[in-house]
Amino acid sequence: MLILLAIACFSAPDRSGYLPKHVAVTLEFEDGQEGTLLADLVEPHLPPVVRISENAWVFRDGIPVPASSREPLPGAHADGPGDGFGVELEDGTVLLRLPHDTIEVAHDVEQIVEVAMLPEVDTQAANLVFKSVRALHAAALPARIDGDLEEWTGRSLPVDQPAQIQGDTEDWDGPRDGSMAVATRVHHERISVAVRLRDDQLLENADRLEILAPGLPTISIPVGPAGPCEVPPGWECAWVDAVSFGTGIELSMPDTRPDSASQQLDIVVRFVDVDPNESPTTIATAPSTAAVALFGLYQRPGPSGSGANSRISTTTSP
Ligand SMILES: [Ca+2]
Ligand SMILES: [Ca+2]
Ligand SMILES: [Ca+2]
Repeated sequence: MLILLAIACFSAPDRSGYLPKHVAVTLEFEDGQEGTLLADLVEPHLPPVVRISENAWVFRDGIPVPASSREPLPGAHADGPGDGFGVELEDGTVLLRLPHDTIEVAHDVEQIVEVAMLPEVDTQAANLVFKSVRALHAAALPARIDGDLEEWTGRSLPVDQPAQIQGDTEDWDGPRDGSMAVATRVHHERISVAVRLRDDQLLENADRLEILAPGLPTISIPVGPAGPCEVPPGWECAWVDAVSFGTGIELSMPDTRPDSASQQLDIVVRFVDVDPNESPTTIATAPSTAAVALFGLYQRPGPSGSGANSRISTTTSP
């Protein structure tokens, strides 16, 4: 056993030195659209952070610019400088090959148009263009839509990073200004969603929560102190009152997905934060339901910090 272990160690050397710091992969999807995927591999021992852009972008000195005048590079199936890294297309799925792991990063892809390995990326500029896409993974558990979050004991998805701001990030001052944690459950053909909202200035009939689901119009629910919870027929909704972090909501809706056995939900939860004298800021689990369908199977652990392990039912945390 010891010998085997020793062999394993020697045959799997740390090849992280071969990894590029950032990789931009421009893809053409089966529907003809293009998009660019940006993978940050800055911390080789952690799973990469993968974000996407609408349309194709290239980088000039680390700054993304629209790829309108781009000339496609030949041979887009790139291998890294060593044998520990590569980008591959297999049956419409793009695989990111890392020294110790292979990760699916995109689906329904017709071809890889370009792969660029980048020594540096301007984080602020990249945040404006490349957005985090997170699929909501549903626990197979019931929920009571009663305004009490006590049953939501599983992990929630933190939505509190600049790459989750849709559009202009200028007026966003951080998680206290506008952020959320989202958890989902699927049980007896109902989808339940619990959201903890943080907002420094909750404005009645201005701040709003939006739910986007495939085949449905966007559901917009005004966020207010114990205001009415108006949802479409067949939905249920309850506000959580008397909490210290902002507000919370429980929702449930019919599970109309054709493949409802799937634990992935292509729905998007968005919080539109309206504050006095500022432009509205939208923070979302993903840019669109289409983006979730194309990229959502890729899951990384939450952003660093306690948020990754936040539990939605912690109603008393500051
Ligand atoms: Ca409940
Ligand atoms: Ca705010
Ligand atoms: Ca607000």
